[in-house]
Amino acid sequence: MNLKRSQALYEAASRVIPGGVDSPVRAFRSVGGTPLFIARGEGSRVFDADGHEFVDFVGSWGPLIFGHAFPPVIAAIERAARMGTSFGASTALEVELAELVVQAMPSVEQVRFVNSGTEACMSALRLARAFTRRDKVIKCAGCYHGHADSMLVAAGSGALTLGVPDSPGVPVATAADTIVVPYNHPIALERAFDQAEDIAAVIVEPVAGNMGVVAPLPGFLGAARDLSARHGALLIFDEVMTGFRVGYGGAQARYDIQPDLTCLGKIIGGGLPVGAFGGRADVMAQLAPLGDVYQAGTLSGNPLAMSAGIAQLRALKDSDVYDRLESSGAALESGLTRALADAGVPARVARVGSMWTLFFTRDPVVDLDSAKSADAASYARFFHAMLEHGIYLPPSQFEAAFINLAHSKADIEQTVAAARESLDAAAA
Ligand code: KE4
Repeated sequence: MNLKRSQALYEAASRVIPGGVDSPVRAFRSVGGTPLFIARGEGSRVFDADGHEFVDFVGSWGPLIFGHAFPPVIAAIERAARMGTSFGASTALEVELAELVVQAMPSVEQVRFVNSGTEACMSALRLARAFTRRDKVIKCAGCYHGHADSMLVAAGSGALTLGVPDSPGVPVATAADTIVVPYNHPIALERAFDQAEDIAAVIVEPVAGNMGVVAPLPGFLGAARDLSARHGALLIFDEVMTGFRVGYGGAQARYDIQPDLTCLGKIIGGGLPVGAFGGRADVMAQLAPLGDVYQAGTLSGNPLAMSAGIAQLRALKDSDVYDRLESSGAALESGLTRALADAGVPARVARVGSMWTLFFTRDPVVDLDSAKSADAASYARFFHAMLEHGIYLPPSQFEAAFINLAHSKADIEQTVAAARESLDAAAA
């Protein structure tokens, strides 16, 4: 495939932006080759700088549940922009979006907007520490909650459950307050609580999307709920990816678990920079200016992002969109599964609603260790073969792919047909 323009842009970008990208996954390091520079998106498609057209399953990593340039979102942004882009003061728009979020998720009695999922998770953790007057937090290996220091932590070795920095620049002392347990392992979670008294919170992706898609095993989320309550810790659901994705009420409605705090992002901003955290009113009341927990943001509640989020949530509310996403997801999953069986390729589709991953492993993927057993080299070959067939998948085995409402039946059929052509390349 001729990627001359993307290559030239990548070279130019690399001179002025570290690694040529503003977020590492975009550099295609995990799959190799020249990262695509995208010129525009329309519905289920993206068009790269060299004019190639792709059926897009990255979807900006989740925000674009209606596909690219969804007319109601574009109109809302245009309308808001004509009245000014930001005021550093409150507007009616943030009230409207907050009311939509609070109505959609009963556990969210109050919500505050920020500008990214990282900010949402970072703020929720500070709030939980302040509310419980404790310092330690528990996260799961393989879950990603943004790049705040306390979340860039790997599991400690052996019996030591205290975390170790997962990135240079994260202080050892900070990492020591984060305990890392395997996802989907309630016993490990219970042991962590038994070993450390001062747990402020457990933060978890109720459906993991950042090691590839990994569904919660029956009982796991319930155990996190019960253990947190029993030990006086807060349960934080990081629904940045799952919020309004796996259902209008998010994963907390799908699995009927009430967290104390919820983090949101992506879909509630319609593709503009956004994040939010919310939950119990007694906990949220600790936030300045009501309480003493400081958190702030120049562009928090920005009218453009609020308008885009309102347009998407209004279009999602009270409609059959989640049935449509489920049937597209089921069709894609069964088509790919049949193609894998026919090709005799040891791989499997993991899916929850419209978020999915094709893992190159025969074994069920339930946590980071089993996710890592997938053959990333096979995935990389498959990725490039699919690109040649006009299908743009996430450029990493360990990411979620997203079906959106602009994906047509023909798109799904084209994707399955492309997979049939691409699987031998994967197996090579
Ligand atoms: P942001 O700071 O990127 O807006 O959100 C961080 C975040 C928090 N929680 C969850 C569950 C998330 O999935 C994310 C961000 N997701 C990744 C996709 N794996 C963003 C893509 C990227 O880092 O470029």
